[in-house]
Amino acid sequence: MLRVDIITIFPDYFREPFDYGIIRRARAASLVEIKAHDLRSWTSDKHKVVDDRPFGGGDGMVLKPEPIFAAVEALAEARRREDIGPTKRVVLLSPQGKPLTQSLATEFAQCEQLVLVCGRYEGVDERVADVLVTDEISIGDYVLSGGEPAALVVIDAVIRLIPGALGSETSASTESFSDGLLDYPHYTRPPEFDGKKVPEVLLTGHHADIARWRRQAAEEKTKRNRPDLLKK
Ligand code: 9D3
Repeated sequence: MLRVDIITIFPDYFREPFDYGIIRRARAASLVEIKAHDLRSWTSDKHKVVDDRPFGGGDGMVLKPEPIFAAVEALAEARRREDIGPTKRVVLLSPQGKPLTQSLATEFAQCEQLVLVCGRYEGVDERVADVLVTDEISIGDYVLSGGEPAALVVIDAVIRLIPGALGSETSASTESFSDGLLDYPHYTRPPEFDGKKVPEVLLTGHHADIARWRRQAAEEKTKRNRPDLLKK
């Protein structure tokens, strides 16, 4: 059973999104347990302050280290496991992180515990990344307002890789990215819609021809939308 603990200043952000589809099923089957924790509950001052001004000056605020250290320590302690070693990962979601990849998601899916720390404001005190964090991760080159949506993305990508989380209709290994190409185009009924016809070969039942067409279409789509994938 994978345990996912999210450390955030917006725990309510995570109230609904795990109640749908594959994640809901995985939770119902006890393949994963997900809990969002309020970073402010690990402050010790009256006003529950989690941020402070940056040393050296500059705009914005920085998340203080103490509440985050206290949170990660408390979550490890709560599991009553001194050291679950490489099967526990502490992930900081940050624009300065390494890109999330399918292979990293596969590693996370084999963990017993994932602790996701959501950055906010201008960033997180670097001692968190230096001492506490095993993986500093970004989900792409665009600017979010915090780590919370990135945590959702990581959780979604990871949970569907847990054995038993996907239905029998799909297997994670036969999907897009496993052979370095985008998926081929899909069609269903009707065979003609708004004057646009489904490619004839898909209606023939000639499986070898269909396989060839799909391969070709996947290559063309990859060339057009993701030429960077072909160069690898
Ligand atoms: C001007 C410098 N910016 C850093 C590139 C400031 C800044 C932007 C966005 C500081 C924090 C954030 C909040 N973003 C995240 O916490 C974040 C993120 C993202 O913005 N893009 C892609 N992946 C991620 S993971 C966490």
